[in-house]
Parts: sequence; structure tokens; C-alpha cells
Amino acid sequence: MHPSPPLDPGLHSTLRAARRILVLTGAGVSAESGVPTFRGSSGVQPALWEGFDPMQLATPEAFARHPEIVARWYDERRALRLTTQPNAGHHALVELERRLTSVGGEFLLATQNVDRLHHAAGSRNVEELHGSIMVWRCTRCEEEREELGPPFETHPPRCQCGAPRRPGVVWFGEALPEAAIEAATRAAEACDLFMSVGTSSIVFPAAGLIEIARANGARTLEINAEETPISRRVDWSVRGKSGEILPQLLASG
Ligand code: BV8
Ligand code: ZN
Repeated sequence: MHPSPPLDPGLHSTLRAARRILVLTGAGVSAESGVPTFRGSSGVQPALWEGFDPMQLATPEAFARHPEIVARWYDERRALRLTTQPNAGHHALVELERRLTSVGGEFLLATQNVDRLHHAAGSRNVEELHGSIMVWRCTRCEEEREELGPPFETHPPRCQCGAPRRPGVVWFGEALPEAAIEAATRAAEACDLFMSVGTSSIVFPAAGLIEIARANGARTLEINAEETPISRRVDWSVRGKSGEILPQLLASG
């Protein structure tokens, strides 16, 4: 299937007619805000991480073996995120949610992103499938706090109870938050339109949601700068930047 030219008429009528939309977003949605993606060329790790494979850092084993290195990597990403703003793609998804809910429709934004830029833009019904680097949790008493201040003094930061605190993200090999993946799965079973935006569609179980949506008869749309493993399986695969395509999609009503 060749990527359809943006704004295919059938896509418009489907978007207008949809009453239950599930949107799955990935790092590509935040790329135009200056947040590096996990994979692919636009990822920019600070020099400190030359030669480190993020996939090797985003694991409980890595934190157990190198708590300082891993905590510093996440704290640097948190500090960088605090300098960024939502982009036009984030804002378009807020508008889509507003339009749909204003006519009694259902909207869920299931994000793999850990940057909370969707919340900053004003999205309301959001499930964070992979947690958030803005939240840090004690490894002993589980006390959690959203951290919006300057970089930590020590890495890893310590809890009052004395134990190290970890980023509130889901690492590889860790289970996703039960409530979040359940809500996303229920939405995939019920939606009439599934939108995959800015994700490489290779991390499970998030990448499995589209198959649940297709099995329930939903139409499927992908917006991505590059081809992904689902590009040839969706009804519309629109090649481009989400910060440009999403506003275009909404502009045409
Ligand atoms: C689980 C948080 C089971 C941390 C992340 C072998 C061993 C162990 C596990 C596995 C294994 N094989 C498979 C697995 C399962 C594993 C998995 O799927 N691995 C993959 C790599 C094969 N999954 C897990 O481990 C999950 N847990 O299975 O647990 C279990 C069950 C019960 C009990 C115990 C255990 C946990 C997965 C979550 C991992 N955490 N992040 C952190 O952020 O550091 S995942 C990581 O990848 C990212 O954070 C992100 O969340 C996720 C997906 O990445 P994307 O968001 O898609 O970003 P990416 O950079 O890849 O792509 C960007 C896309 O945007 C590209 O397509 C690009 O073209 C596009 N783009 C760029 N710019 C733009 C754009 N598009 C539009 N506009 C633009 N401007
Ligand atoms: Zn504690």
C-alpha cells in the first residue's frame, strides 16, 4: 500500500463520522518540540551517552548495575523536557478531543511518551502506557513525586527514607501500569477509528493495540515521518511530520 497523499477525501469523511477514536502516540509527536526520539536519526543523545544503547539503559538491570549513570540519563532528559513546549501536533490532538467530546463522542489518547507534553498541551483523557520521567518513585517506600525543578544534586536522588529514587517509567521487561493498558485495550476493542502517530510500532504491548482495533473493525490511520512495520497494513499511511499533518487533518473540518 503506497502512503496516501495527505488529506485523502475518504480519510476526511471517516474522521468526521468517527464517534470513538483511540490515538496511540510515540516519541515522533514530541520530536518537533525538540525532545529526542528513542530510535532513528532525529535522536540526539548528549555526548555523555556516545556508545550507550538506550535500550540497554531503559532496564531495571541497568539501574541495578549502574544506578548513577541511568539516573543521570533520565534526569538529563527530564531537565531537557522542562525547556520544551508542546507543538502544533499536541495542540491538534487537544482540538480533536474537544470536537469529539462536544458531540458526545469518546476519545482516548494512549501515549508511550514519558514527557507529559500532551498534558501540558491540555489533553484530558490520557493514559501513560510507559509512565513518566517527570515522576520519580522511591525504590523502597514507593513514595512518588512529580519533579519540576532543576537537575538533582545526587544521582540517583534519595528519598527521606534514605533509599534511592528511580524514574517513574516502565523499563523493558517491566509490566505496564494495569489500569493504563486495560483502558487502552478497552478503547481499542470499541473504537471506530485508530490513529497511530509518531511511533515506530515495535514496542509491545502498545504496538499490539492496532491489531485489537482492526479485529473490532476499526479504520486505521498512521501518521509517521518514515515507513514502519504497520505502514502497509493500515487504511491510510500518511507520510509526514505530525506537527504539520495533524493540524491539516483538523483544518479541513
Ligand atoms: C513487557 C520508557 C512483560 C523508558 C519504554 C525480549 C526481552 C524482554 C522484553 C521483550 C523482548 N522482546 C519483546 C519484549 C517486550 C518489550 C518489547 O516490546 N521490546 C521491543 C524492543 C521488541 N516490551 C517490554 O519489555 C514492555 N514490558 O513486555 O513486560 C511483563 C508482563 C508482565 C509482568 C512483567 C513483565 C515494556 C515496554 C516499555 C519500555 N519502555 N520507554 C524510557 O522512555 O526510557 S519504550 C521506548 O520505546 C520509548 O520510550 C517509547 O515509549 C517506546 C516506543 O518508541 P516510540 O515512541 O515509537 O519512539 P521511536 O523513537 O521508536 O520512534 C519514533 C517514531 O516517530 C519513528 O517511527 C519516526 O519515524 C517517527 N517520527 C520522528 N519524527 C517525527 C515522526 N513521526 C511524525 N512526525 C515527526 N516529526
Ligand atoms: Zn522512601
